[in-house]
Amino acid sequence: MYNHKIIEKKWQTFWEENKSFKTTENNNKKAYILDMFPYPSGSGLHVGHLEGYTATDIIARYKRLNGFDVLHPIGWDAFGLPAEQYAIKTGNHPAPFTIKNIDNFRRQLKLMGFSYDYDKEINTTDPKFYLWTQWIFKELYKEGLASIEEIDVNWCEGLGTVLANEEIIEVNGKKVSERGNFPVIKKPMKQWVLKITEYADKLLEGLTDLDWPESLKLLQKNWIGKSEGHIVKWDIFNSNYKLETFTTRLDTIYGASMLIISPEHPLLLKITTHENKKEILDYLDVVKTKNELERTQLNKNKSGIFTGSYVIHPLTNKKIPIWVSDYVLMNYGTGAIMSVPAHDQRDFELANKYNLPILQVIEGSTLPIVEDGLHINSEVANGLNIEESKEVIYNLLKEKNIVSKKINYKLRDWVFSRQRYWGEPFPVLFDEENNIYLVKELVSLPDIDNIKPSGSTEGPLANVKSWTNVNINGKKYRHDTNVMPQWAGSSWYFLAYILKNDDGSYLPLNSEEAKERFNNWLPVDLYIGGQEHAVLHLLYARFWHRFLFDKGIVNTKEPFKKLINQGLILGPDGQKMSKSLGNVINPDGLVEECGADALRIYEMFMGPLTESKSWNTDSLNGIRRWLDRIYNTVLNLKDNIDISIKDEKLDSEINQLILDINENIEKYKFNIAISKFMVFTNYLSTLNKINSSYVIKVLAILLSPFAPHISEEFLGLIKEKPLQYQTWPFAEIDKIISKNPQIGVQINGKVRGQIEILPTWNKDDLIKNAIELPSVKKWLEDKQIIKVIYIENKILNIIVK
Ligand code: ANZ
Repeated sequence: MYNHKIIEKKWQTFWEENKSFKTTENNNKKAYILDMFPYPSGSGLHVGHLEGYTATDIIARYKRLNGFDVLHPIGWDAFGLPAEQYAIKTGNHPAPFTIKNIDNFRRQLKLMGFSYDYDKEINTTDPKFYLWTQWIFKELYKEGLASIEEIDVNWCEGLGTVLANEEIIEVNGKKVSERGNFPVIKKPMKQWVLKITEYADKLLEGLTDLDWPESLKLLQKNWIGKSEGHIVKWDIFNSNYKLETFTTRLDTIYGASMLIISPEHPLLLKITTHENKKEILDYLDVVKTKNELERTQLNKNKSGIFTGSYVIHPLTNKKIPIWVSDYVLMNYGTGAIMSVPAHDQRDFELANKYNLPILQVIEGSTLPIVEDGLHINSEVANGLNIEESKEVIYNLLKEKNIVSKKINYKLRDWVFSRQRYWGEPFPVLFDEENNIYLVKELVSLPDIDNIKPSGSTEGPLANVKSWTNVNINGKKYRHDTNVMPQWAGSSWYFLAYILKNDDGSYLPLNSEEAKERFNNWLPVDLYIGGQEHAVLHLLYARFWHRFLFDKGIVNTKEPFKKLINQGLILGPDGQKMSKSLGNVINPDGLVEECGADALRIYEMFMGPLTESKSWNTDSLNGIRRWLDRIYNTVLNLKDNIDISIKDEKLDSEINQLILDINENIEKYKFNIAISKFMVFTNYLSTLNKINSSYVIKVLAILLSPFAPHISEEFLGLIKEKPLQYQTWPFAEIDKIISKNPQIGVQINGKVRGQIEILPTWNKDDLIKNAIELPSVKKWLEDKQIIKVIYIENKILNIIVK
């Protein structure tokens, strides 16, 4: 058994003293290998973090050995709610507590032997860092992409803050905060808003060329939710009001049997006739208690009320009733629709419930018909399909000047204010008339001890009057008492690593030197993290990056070229690890017991990187025993080197191993790579002698991305230099003894034997030898061969009667 405690400590110290993972800029090829940086929580790293971090470490080490300049950094997404809540609860400032957690995380990462360049470490709460977060915000403001708006926000009383849509989940149909499950309601408030919607098209287009999982791209695409349709303006009968509807199915206009407006529509009460008023007001009271999900997907029993008013159909001149129904949302399209029950499921349900007319305009038998087909009952559009009908109807309505093309997005602007203390302050001042002034310098958080909620809809900073109120030349100004959301720092942190200098300073983001470094390092070549960030971090970061590209700051449109979502590591019980289930595995104890190398290999051997898999400590112990066996084999063979022997099989196996490991690392199939090592080391352990230490050296280098400590040790044992002076081995293909293909021999489709095809054989030789195989021969006795089917190098099927 090798002593992992001594060996691992020894090499970790060596790497640290020799700055073995320092980012280099010497070569003409680079690899920027990035992990999603962690929030440094009080409970430290968990085994799920280690999965992605081991995977990136394998690639980073592999690339270094292959002569790449590698940037492989780590940092801390250290603003955020847990630290703030802890501070409020204990009266302690979040900063020292955060530093303590970071120290613990760093200690754990070092224990794992990850090859980060710690000189590149960043921390979003460091004023040197958030100076630039504030700078980007100011640039967005200058371009009109940040503004203060009175908007309906998601107000969470339990957390005392506003939340973004992405921070809210549905539990039993109710909206609650993702953190803490506190109820969330809609409330109008003045908030900073970032106009990500202006980037909707760019964000959509940018997806095309990314090497990301298709499922993830689809999530982003649906989240952006682009739909192309038309706005039609309808005259309200006996009134000067006009009602605009948004439709993606202009072709079905002859089938419109009602118009439906949203309960929040400003025209609703204006067009509601006296006799319908009471009923509609009651309806509005009921609607207020429902959330969006209850009004849409969960709405199985559609409800609606006639307003008493009508519009005139522009093409048929018929009177069409206007209804109100809660499945029409105010914040999408125009907040009003034309209802076509024959061709829309929701409209169909409503019409059925109230016995409203259903006018079919596309051929077919079972309503509603939502597929394409030939139009009927549609005058000019009869006989046409959807696209053609849209075109002719559009032209007709265009003549009347009542139609326009309209692109809609599901994406909403990004509510960017949080009523918290522990976040980036806004770099602005308001005067007494609420005019906004950008502050040139850093606006840092005031150092206060007793962080407590303000008791109003403002954040804790409202308590710190000495900070909020500013007097400049006798004029009074106020700071914003809101801070930025945690997503701010993570929207550009991958650029900050590039800017970080050895002395802890940052190159100015907008400097020429910065541009040069970006040219060298962007885009990120590999980004690994969890799928939970599909529409949050990954969309925000793409938005800021694209904005910085448009400003000429960065040289690539997209930040992350290749992205992999690691699968979830489940508890031993197959459930998601969580404190409440008591199934969380703590890596510290495992490293202590089995060593980091065993843990790294086990994490990769559990299964394919992208799949979920359950923890099993027995298998980890098995991996440890395997490493012990390799160690013993190496110890034994290094003293049994005999240059006089020639071992062509070993030469062949080691060169084949190089090929296999290359291929599987390149394809991120780390579990397969490990199984190749297992087969090889099993074979190696059967040998008593080898003819040179080259085999040990190659094995050590190949294994080093997976198990770096023991690999360094192997190199040391054969007096080779440490890994940082080594290069990845080349496979000598001509030394690989090609293995003859083996195929199955079938009689009437049933496999009866196996045969190795010698290179000198032709088809007849093969058949002749196959029928002589004892296991085959006995099936041929008294039988007549009527046909032989041979699929080259795959199967031989002999048909007999
Ligand atoms: C008539 C029609 C006929 C429609 C038909 C569909 C099928 P996406 O693709 O999601 O953009 N709609 C428009 N605004 C709405 C709102 N504020 N609340 C609820 N529904 C709304 O969907 C666009 C379609 O959703 C629109 O096209 C409209 O119904 C409805 F056979 O208009 B359609």
